[in-house]
Amino acid sequence: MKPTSSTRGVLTDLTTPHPSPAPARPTGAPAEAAVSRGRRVSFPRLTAEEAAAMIENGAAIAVGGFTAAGAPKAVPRALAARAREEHAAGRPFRLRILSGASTGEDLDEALAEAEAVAWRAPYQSSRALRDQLNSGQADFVDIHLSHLPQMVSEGFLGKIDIAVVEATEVTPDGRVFLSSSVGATPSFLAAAEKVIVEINRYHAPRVSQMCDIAILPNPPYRRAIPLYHPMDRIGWPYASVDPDKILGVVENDQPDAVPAPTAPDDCSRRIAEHFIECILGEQRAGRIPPEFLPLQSGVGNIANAMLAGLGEHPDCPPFYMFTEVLQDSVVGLLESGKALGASTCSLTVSDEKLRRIYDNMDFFESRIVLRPQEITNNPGLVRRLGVITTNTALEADIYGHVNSTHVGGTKMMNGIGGSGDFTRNAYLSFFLCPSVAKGGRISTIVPMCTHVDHNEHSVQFVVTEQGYADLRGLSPLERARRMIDHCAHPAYRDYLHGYVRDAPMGHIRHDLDRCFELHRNLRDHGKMLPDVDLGAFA
Ligand code: 0RQ
Repeated sequence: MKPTSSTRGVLTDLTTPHPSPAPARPTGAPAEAAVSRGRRVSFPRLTAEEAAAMIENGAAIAVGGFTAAGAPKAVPRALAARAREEHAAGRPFRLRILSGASTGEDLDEALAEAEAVAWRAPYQSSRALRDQLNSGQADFVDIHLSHLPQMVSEGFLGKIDIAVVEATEVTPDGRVFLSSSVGATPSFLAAAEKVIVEINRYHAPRVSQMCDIAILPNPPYRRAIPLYHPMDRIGWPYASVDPDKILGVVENDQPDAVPAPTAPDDCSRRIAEHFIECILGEQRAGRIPPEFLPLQSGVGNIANAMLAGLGEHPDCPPFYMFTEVLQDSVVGLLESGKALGASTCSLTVSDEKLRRIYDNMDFFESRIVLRPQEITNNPGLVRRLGVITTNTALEADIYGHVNSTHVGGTKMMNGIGGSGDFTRNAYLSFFLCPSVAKGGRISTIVPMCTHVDHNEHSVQFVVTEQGYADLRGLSPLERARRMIDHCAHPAYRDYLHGYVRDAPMGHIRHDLDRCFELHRNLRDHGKMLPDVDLGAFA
């Protein structure tokens, strides 16, 4: 369905748009002109250091962006430098930090290295920060990304002292035109007591033409979201903020610096082939309609290989994406017409691909919609649109439970991110991963997951380079057999079959003395099966 004035009109009842009418979309005017356009209010120009000096030890800050895309860069770097100076002078300096999702190197990595993170939510993917979360040095709260904006506006996570957001333009009456992502920024701007805006000239001002921003009111005032097609537009091209809250504007021109994906390895390619075989089989069987259904994909090597493979497959019809991150591979799919359009929260693409989008805005503007994460990941919309979801697992157990977050049940990797928002509500839910990790020392198919993010009721398919297991309609014992025969590496199959055979009878067969034997072996012997021949995995 195409957006109509009536669907847009309905949403004005549901959102808290800026009180004055929507302005014409920016036409490419440079950020400086936009900022200095202010006659009634002119925001103080600050250096990053001046901005960082306004943030006190112990403050709760919310940073805009979603992944490295559109995350602030200059102020977090200056904050990291400030933290080092304070620590050198013997003074404490640690912050509570909220974001939309993961961030760029300038943020989590730099602040963690400066030991400036006391508390962090809802997601991260930084090596330095991960170590601190796992050593108890910093606290972390792992949250479904669709839940975050509502939790912020309900006050569940405490007050936000300062929001630091990246934009291409902020108007004197408080319209904030965001850059390469939307994330939770509109909610942070609404909730924070004070705001610092980084105006980033690297981004094309026209990027906000892709934005479709609506904030959902809290219950009991929430209504149905009038979005019936991935490309429907229901909101506004800008976020709103009370201009009196703006402490100042920091100018910057740093790119997002999202790393370019590496070429898919053989294992990722085989996983992608099995996924494509499965999904085209579903379509041939009439369980996916001829016009196909929207796809969500996670990030990383496997997701890229899967999307590239779909794009090249002659039998796969053109499709839409309803996803939270748009990766490099989707740019080519849009250009070739294989992807008809994408609804996303962020342009998590390399600088080269971002330039390609910015240099061809006439083409991309109608093919990409950037939305808040409350809407891209909205469980009701995922269910309504019939989204086919593909995410990556650390381990899956033989009954179909999936661990996406905790290595060995204890060490946080990144967080659940949006994987739960999509999986639980999918039309078809897929988890993809190699059958072994660390050169075969670890089987990713195990008797019992050491931590469960997605349970047997939500997980429909597991795909490894060995094949795919369709778990729909199967009893626990049937699921176990299918997972072992179709997904586990052959070197681990006998062990897994033996585990099921010898476990005491029950609806789900488990031997409570042995269900973590593989994990204990890994801890004690450095591999899950002490006598497994690692040469077989070379
Ligand atoms: O180790 O980094 O030392 O090489 O874990 O594994 O295979 O490279 O996979 O990078 O795609 O990450 C689940 C973490 C997978 C990710 C997870 C080791 C392995 C390697 C990474 P090294 P891979 P990926 C969209 C949706 C949750 C959030 C989500 C994730 C490292 O996909 O964070 O889905 N998902 N969001 O060797 C011990 C095992 C292991 C293991 C792999 N069983 N035990 N180590 N590894 N399996 C994005 C957003 O929400 C924003």
